[in-house]
Amino acid sequence: MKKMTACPLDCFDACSITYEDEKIYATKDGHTQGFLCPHLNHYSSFERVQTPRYKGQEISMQEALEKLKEILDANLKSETLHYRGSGNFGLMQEVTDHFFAQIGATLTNGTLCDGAGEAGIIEGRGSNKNMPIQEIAKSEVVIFWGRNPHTTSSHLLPLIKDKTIIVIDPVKTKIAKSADLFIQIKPHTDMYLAMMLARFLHINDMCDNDFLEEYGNEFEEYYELTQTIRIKSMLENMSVSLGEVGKIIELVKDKKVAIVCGVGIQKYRDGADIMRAIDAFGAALGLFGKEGCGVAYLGSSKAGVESPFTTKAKRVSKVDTAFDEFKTVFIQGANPLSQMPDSLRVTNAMRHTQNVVYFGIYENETSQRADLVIPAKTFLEKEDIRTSYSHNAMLPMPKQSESEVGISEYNLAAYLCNAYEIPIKSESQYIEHFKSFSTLHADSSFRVKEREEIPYKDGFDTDDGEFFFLEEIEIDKGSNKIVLTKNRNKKRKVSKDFHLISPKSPKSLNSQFKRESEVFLHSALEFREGEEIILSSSVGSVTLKVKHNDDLRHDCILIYSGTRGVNNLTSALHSYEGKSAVFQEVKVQISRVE
Ligand SMILES: Nc1nc2c(c(=O)[nH]1)N[C@H]1C(S)=C(S)[C@@H](COP(=O)(O)OP(=O)(O)OC[C@H]3O[C@@H](n4cnc5c(=O)[nH]c(N)nc54)[C@H](O)[C@@H]3O)O[C@H]1N2
Ligand SMILES: Nc1nc2c(c(=O)[nH]1)N[C@H]1C(S)=C(S)[C@@H](COP(=O)(O)OP(=O)(O)OC[C@H]3O[C@@H](n4cnc5c(=O)[nH]c(N)nc54)[C@H](O)[C@@H]3O)O[C@H]1N2
Ligand code: SF4
Ligand SMILES: [Mo]
Repeated sequence: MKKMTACPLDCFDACSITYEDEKIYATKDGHTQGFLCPHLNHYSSFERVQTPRYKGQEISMQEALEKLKEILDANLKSETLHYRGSGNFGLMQEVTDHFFAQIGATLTNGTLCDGAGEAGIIEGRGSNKNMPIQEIAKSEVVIFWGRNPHTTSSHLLPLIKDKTIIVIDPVKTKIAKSADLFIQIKPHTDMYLAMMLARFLHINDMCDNDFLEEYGNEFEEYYELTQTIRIKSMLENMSVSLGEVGKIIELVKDKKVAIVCGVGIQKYRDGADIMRAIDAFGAALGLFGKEGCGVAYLGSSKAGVESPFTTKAKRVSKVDTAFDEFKTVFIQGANPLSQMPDSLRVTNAMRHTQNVVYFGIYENETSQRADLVIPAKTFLEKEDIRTSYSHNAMLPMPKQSESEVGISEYNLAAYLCNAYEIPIKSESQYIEHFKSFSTLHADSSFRVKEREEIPYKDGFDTDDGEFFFLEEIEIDKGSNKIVLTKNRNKKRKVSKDFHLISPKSPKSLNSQFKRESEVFLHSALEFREGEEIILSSSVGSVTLKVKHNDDLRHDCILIYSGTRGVNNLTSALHSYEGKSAVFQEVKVQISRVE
């Protein structure tokens, strides 16, 4: 019999699926439209951890749970860290926070993902209420700004087929190739482009003045700030022509516009300001509170849903976690040894942690380091429910099949709660609690009650209901020269600083599934395909094989998220606002041994 559930992965689309005869199918209705993606199409072919193990020895699940309790008993609870990643977006993942918070363990805050951009949105609008994909479908012009929809939001594509498409990205992505306008911008210069666009709107009297009068009174001051940018030199710095800026303005004129942003724009320390400048362009066009208009980003998947779990706890950042300050680290749904920035630092810190516990589905760098490995059940083998960060549906995920392998988050938390006499409700009570935040929609899907399809209809959530524009910026002019030199060690060094682009791969979901293993660069840089090169930054280095990609700028190298060693290069600094990782803040040098 066909049963409905949903894909559990960290992905904009949060597809609904059916399960029949041990096979996963896409549902035909809603945005899923009958297709999934490689991750779910091949879900059963990825090998998983079958058996728990302690110090390399296989043990039973009962022994693993007892071992976990023994480890927790042996140390002060304040010396225990619960580090949870985004391997599964089911709301029941948080049930373990409930246990760890209650015993007085430390939890995490900060993010490896979207925090800088979110901080910028909140500063401007007072909240982060997202434009759902169903509204993007009603627009006439879509600007993909640092978002790669063929890879990360493929279910948006059928909804935007006949629209005017503008793409702003340093990489000529698939959508860029068919776009009406593609701007191959220099990385980390988007804030200036956004400011210039607002300035030209004003000059051409194309601002939505009624909107600004009501909700953006400070726009004149912001316009003055945009005038501090010297147009000619900044165009050169961004590698954007005046004609291209003019073309954007022409294409958006009097149209319903959706600016669809991704995390690409904000993997920098000033990511919040960049997002805020893009939002300001949206405000100048009056895109908020209107059908088919808006600025889409990653909303909070938990918006409009209250947690039933106790989560009040001491917290440390996920970006530069001092694992060595804890005796026990319990890692769930995450692969920090690959996905956190500054991998060498993480490896060294975790070397000094007495007990590393890994609770996950797949083998990876972190499971290899762990003392105790506990396999988790897949989403098909446990009860759950999920929400999305890009649409408003709430999708029940009832158990589809039985399996001998692994344990669910609920059962693990229940075991520990019982052992420590901590109250915990039944699994179905928690699922019902989550469901109570949804309501049946006309199209027979459940949607989160409190989320608006068109947010900011009655103004912004700032103190005075108005958009709060950026008030100051720092101008980074940057410099780039390409020189090929031969140094004395016969190390041929391309003495140039390359921008690191570290985006998402179509084959993997961060470090899950089929992971990439190469560095991509433009063939004009004269490295041979297949040759190994050493990439170094001020943080560390990694050796990878070259693959050509002429969709890249000459001043960029691309290493996908999930590639082993990519985060040797990246810095564990935080964004100025939003406590976020900044994976693209570093510059990379290339060398090779002849
Ligand atoms: N297949 C697949 N899907 C995924 C994921 C995955 O790993 N694989 N990961 C999921 C997760 S965790 C997230 S957060 C989302 C993220 O989804 P996206 O936001 O789409 O993710 P990215 O690929 O990191 O970045 C998007 C684009 O930003 C561009 N970019 C990089 N630097 C700049 C810049 O300075 N300026 C501009 N304008 N663009 C820039 C990149 O070239 C890339 O095309 O995807 C989710 N979906
Ligand atoms: N260089 C670079 N680094 C990046 C990024 C980048 O773009 N470039 N992106 C960053 C971003 S946006 C993100 S969100 C992070 C993601 O980083 P992580 O949160 O570490 O995510 P994954 O790499 O997907 O690893 C998730 C692990 O969760 C486990 N898992 C999956 N399902 C379940 C389950 O149901 N239960 C349990 N217990 N475990 C499960 C799997 O074993 C998997 O290995 O990476 C960040 N790191
Ligand atoms: S597109 Fe995203 S939500 Fe849909 S099946 Fe693939 S990973 Fe899951
Ligand atoms: Mo992410």
